[in-house]
Amino acid sequence: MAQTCEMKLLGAPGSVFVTRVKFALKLKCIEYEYIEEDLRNKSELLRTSSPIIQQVPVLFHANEQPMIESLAILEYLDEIQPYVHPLLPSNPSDRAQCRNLAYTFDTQYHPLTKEFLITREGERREELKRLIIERYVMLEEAFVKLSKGKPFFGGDDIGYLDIVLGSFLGWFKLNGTVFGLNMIDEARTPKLTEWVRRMWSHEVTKSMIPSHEIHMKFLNMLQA
Ligand SMILES: N[C@@H](CCC(=O)N[C@@H](CS)C(=O)NCC(=O)O)C(=O)O
Repeated sequence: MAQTCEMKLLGAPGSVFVTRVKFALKLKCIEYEYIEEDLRNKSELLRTSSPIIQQVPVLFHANEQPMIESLAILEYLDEIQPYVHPLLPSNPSDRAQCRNLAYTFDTQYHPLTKEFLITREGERREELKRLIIERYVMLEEAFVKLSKGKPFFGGDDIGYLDIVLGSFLGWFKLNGTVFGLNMIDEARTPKLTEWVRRMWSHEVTKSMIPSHEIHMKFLNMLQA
């Protein structure tokens, strides 16, 4: 059942971290107001609610302190709305594995891809391409272990890790079509390839992933 919450999300178009939060809010049927931030001209609201890092997403919930960091926000949403589409597994060890992979992805995968997108130095790009492809092969192994033969990281339906990684679906596509970087590929990562297909065909994903144009605009901003 849909629940009306006093919730506001400060975000920017094309941000994977904002997409994660939108994804979770949608799955959990939580209503919210979306406030768009201009990252090239940061608002007073962003500067005061996230004074140190000044990044989106920021989640405001009633009289609570503003919340930052997409992974922490996902956990918060899971805790305040535990019975609607639970995201993290109930088993503590499985939960720890999920948190570990999410953290590893954000710190060991995402920075490489981001560097690949902005660096113009040919040799470094080739090296990054090789490293990224290697890491996605490891991600394939992680998927096999964590999904335990089920269609999603989260089991039979989209869970926490599906959101964390699925927020990059648009970028996976763009990296392949624009830069020839196919980190997920039928031959090297067959299970992840199937996962990507399943994710795209999920009704919520279609409305969540920003368009190619929005990603391109974001990329231009990043490169500038
Ligand atoms: N670790 C943060 C990363 C957030 C992040 O990098 N946000 C970017 C947009 S994708 C941002 O606000 N960048 C503006 C800046 O760094 O000045 C999270 O998971 O929420």
